[in-house]
Amino acid sequence: MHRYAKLARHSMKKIKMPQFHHPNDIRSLFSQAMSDMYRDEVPQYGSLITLVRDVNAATLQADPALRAQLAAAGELDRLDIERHGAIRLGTGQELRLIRRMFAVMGMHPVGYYDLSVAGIPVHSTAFRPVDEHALQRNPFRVFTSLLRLDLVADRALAAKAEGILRGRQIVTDRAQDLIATAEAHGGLTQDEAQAFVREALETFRWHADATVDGQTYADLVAAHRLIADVVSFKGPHINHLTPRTLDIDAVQREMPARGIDPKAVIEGPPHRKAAILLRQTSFKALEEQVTFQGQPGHHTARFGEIEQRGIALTPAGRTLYDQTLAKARADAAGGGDYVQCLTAAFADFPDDDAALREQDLAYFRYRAAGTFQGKAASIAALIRSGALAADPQIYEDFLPVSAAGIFQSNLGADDQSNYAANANQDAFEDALGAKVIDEMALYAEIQNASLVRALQALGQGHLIPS
Ligand code: OOG
Ligand code: NI
Repeated sequence: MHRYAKLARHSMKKIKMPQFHHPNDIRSLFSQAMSDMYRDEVPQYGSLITLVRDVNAATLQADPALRAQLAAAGELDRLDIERHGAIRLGTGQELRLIRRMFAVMGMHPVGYYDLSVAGIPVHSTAFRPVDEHALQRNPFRVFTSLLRLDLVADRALAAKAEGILRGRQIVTDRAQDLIATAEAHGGLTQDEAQAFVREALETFRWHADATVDGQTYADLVAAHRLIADVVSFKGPHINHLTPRTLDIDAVQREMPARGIDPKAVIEGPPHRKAAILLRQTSFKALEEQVTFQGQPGHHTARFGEIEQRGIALTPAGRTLYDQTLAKARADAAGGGDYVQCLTAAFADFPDDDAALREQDLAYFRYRAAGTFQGKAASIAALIRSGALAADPQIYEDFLPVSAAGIFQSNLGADDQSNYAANANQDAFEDALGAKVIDEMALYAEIQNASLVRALQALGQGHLIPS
């Protein structure tokens, strides 16, 4: 009887549990489909991918130690698939729907970025995988901005824009059905996942036929080029996809030779031995032919970007970074050469992994890399002995000052309207229908869990921090 019940339960489980396509696999399918679509739409993106592959291969060949370290840390496999994209949404309803769409792919809203400080009428989050395994499988993330019409001084124009946005549908009916299916069933089957990716792609496709007439477009541009980009089209076209390089200085140098015209400076920290956070550069948006209700015109929306990622900083490290960057920018604004000011300001920022770890400025991931006889006196001693390895945790997020620089370089420098700093995370989360996840908590969790695991594996449980 007992055995029978067990068997019955077992087979019932088998019948009732459909074979779900893992969210990590759906995300991989989706990021590959996006990459293929963008390469078709923006051929220069293909040139950029080739350049980044060449530079990464050369960097790894020239630095076997780096290759070994990346391989041991599980970072090598994801290097060539890694990329991020960006979209700009018009309404809170759109943001909520996009949150549900990304959730199907295991991407959740992490962090809140207020761009109003930089004169850009949006606030943003990054949809990304959150757990260690998912990040290693495929870290694809999308920087997602929500337009803030509340910051637009011309209230009549804001009302008109709101009316235009109310009339559009950015997610197909079929995609909406599949999102609801995933929510109700707890996942999608392989066939459903494939249909979902195909339908989801439609949301991010470029549409050359604007939904507004030329005069409305001109009025929107006059308010802010970004407002025109969001309001004038059928949907939130993907505006860039960004591959990850191991040597952004080399890519920046090489771009002109490959027919790509980069922005003047690399955003973020300067070149260092121990890479921190995120360095980014981009090339200018393309001028595209569009039609305004039948009338030919043009619009600049899409661009290319490259990023180099380094170690994630703790709150203390981040405060030091923000202060150091602010000093560099102030010095440059006072007439100094930007790169020189940046390098000088960062001279005091600890520049090796050991110092970053000992001063608790950065996040690591621990693993057992050998054995240790007896009881070690400290974690530092275990690391010194080689039994415990501390790999840098790669920064998976974005930087608001850098993002502002990227926005500005592709919107055109003449668009620097100034809004008062006006963060409103509550309004953003209301629209989102969820709280954004605190990125620092995610890094800390990975660090703590990996340390406990490694210490247990080494038989050094007495060193587990309480
Ligand atoms: C987003 C710009 C910010 C980044 O990598 O910081 C960004 C946009 O232009 O929509 O992509
Ligand atoms: Ni970007």
